[in-house]
Amino acid sequence: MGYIKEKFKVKADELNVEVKELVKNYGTKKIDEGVTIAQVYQGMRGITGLVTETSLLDANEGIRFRGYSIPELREHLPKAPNGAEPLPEGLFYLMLIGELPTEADVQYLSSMWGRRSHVPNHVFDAIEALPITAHPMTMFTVGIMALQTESSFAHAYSEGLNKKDYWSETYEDTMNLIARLPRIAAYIYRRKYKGGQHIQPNGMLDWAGNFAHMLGYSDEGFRELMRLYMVIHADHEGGNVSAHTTHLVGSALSDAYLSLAAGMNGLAGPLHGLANQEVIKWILQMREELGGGMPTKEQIETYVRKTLSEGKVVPGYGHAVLRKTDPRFSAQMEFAKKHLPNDELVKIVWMVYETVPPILKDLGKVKNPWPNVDAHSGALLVHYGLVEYEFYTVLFGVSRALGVLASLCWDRALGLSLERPKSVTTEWMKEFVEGKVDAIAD
Ligand code: CMX
Repeated sequence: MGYIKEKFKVKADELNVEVKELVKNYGTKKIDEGVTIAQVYQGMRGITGLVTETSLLDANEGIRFRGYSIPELREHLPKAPNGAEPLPEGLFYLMLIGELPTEADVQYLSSMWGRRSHVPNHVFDAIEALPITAHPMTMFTVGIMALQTESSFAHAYSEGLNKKDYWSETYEDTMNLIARLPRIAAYIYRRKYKGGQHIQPNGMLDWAGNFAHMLGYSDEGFRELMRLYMVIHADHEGGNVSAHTTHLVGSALSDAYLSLAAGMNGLAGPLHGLANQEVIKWILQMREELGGGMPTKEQIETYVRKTLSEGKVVPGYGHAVLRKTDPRFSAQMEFAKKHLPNDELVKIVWMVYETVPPILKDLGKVKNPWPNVDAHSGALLVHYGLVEYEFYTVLFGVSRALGVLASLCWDRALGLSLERPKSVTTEWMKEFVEGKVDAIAD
């Protein structure tokens, strides 16, 4: 057993004891005053019904990973040699172990993931079986599903696995998956957009640097962007669609491959991760309709109103939980101010940031008129030459795997139960409001 695995086991044993005590002593205590009918019909907003150890979201402040905000992560996590952005290896360690990593911990993960990164040929064959026109996210989930043949958990379970060891096999699957996802993602990119000219991994680079390399980008600025990108997209507590789906499917003891593929299918929705491609598509279309160049604020305003009048959402704006500008947006804005302050598309993103919130506020129904993580990322990627925006959600997915798989390790370590909330029919709701049936909780 490697030392990170041993350390995780110690942490898991400790927390298991604490959780058992908590449930024994306070299990019947009401966590809130109950659940409203509106919450049931409107996506369960605000209902606390999940435990996720890796991160916690505050509506006004944004995400904290094990207590650390994004600016704090950028300050405290180890960096690549001569780099200024945090290494995703460090964030993964923090999410899994709950402590800031040392340089040695990060190097341990980098080299472990490098050693485990071999992807069997049948995975590439499965991707090749799809038409070249298939969406990169479809190729990505097919790739993950094809890789499921390698699941340590599934294999061990079929041989008869003691439930005390679920976490251990999930840890192995997690490490193998994270090691291999950049290779699969880069394969998809090079297959779809670069004539199938694939690039072999460079074992001297860190995980995100190597990913940038395999995509075909050698610019150090792009590598730094990938490090930051992989950190800020990794986790957003447990209730978002990709995290919740991974957790839900995992609760049936589906292995990490099956669970992650399910989560990635959720990420592929336009209200979630696909919004990053929609943002840049929307901006490029606006620019085209206006005949190219820099739009004026008034032109952007007209375009936003047109989007709304066509019954569409403004992509990259709004959030189910956040009520302020997403700190993940701000981190990208800072990166842009430092590395590419004169980029035209970036400047448009900033003008859109000035224009959209007042318009959304005026609608009166949008709870959060501010930008989310997806509002900025495309402009940064385009700057470095990654213009194929249909691929953007795959980048999000590789990063999101870090958070949801660290959480899956915790799910199995804590022996969390099969998820099975109660549902009712609208017929039941009608009888309830007429006083014919009692509230479920009563
Ligand atoms: N543009 C136009 N209308 C918007 C809007 C936006 N950006 N954001 C919210 N609204 C609308 C909703 O569609 C809803 O309208 P109806 O009552 O007519 O259905 C109303 O405002 C209330 O919605 P809300 O409570 O403020 O927001 P939700 O929690 O229901 O939805 C989200 C959140 C993200 C799906 C929504 O803000 C949205 O569609 N944004 C655009 C897509 C996007 O950027 N998604 C990425 C989110 C981050 C991520 O997961 O990656």
